Amino acid sequence: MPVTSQTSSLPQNTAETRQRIEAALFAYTELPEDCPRELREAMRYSLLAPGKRLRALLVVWGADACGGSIEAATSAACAVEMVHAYSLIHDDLPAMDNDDLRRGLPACHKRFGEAIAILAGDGLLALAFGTIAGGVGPPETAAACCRVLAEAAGPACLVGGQADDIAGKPPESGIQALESIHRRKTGALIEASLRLGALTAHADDRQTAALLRYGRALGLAFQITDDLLDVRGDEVAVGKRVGKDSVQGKLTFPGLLGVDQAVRRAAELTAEACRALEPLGSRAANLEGLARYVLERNR
Ligand code: GRG
Repeated sequence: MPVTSQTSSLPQNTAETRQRIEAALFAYTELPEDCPRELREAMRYSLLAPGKRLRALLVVWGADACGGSIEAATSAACAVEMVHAYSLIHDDLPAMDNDDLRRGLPACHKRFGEAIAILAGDGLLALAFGTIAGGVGPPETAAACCRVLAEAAGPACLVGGQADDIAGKPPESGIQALESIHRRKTGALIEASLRLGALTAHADDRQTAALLRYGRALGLAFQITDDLLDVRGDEVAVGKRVGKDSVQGKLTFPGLLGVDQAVRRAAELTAEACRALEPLGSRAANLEGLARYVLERNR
């Protein structure tokens, strides 16, 4: 399945699948009475804000590509979105990236204040694991899913990548180090999404390996295109995206490779991601469409 000149429009069933995910996310945030109203509002505000739901789509379409059901994968898909939303809330805080806007809306701490934003992130992280424990079956699969998500969110991946990133590491050591930060900060959750899809579908080793190869290439392509969108935001200096990283002098893929080579690298990685899906046959068509979308997206 090579990357061709086809348009990058998302698979036809994307809207329907996203709606299913949105409805489930809404239901999971019907929290018990003991949850303070403002905290619940802050959690919902960030979780239900208009995100692309890329990670959730990877879970459900990853499961589907291995012969599993989208229904059985939906709890795990919601859990990944909860972890993602938590990481974005915390990343936007003044002590981290200090962003005022997220998903086109005031960042959680701008709307609710820093203390509630921190707690909303904490609440979403905990809710993610409860969602898997209560929604994924059988229990051994739920435990395996919790472990995968904990590793991806933990100190060797998301949190560690963020720590290295805010420490400003490692301008001296170039592309490998930049890739290492993003494998942990962005790639780990993308890979975990595919692993969760495989687990909920009870995929075999060959199917799981194909999904992981796809996920590794896609994760890096996603980060490069994210950096490229920031560069374009800088160039046009309009719209919601502003090239904050380059403004702050942070290391980025276009900064290191130059824009043209970064564009080529993202295309190569997308092609690699699509090739990795070959063993899964036509059931992986949604994942292939998603890879094209990641390459050609504009937000
Ligand atoms: C604070 C523990 C902690 C981690 C933060 C994920 C992360 C680490 C920071 C986010 C900063 C950032 C913009 C990273 C670039 C890639 C990325 C994760 C972009 C946002 O993901 P999208 O584009 O967002 O999938 P939506 O809103 O569509 O879900």
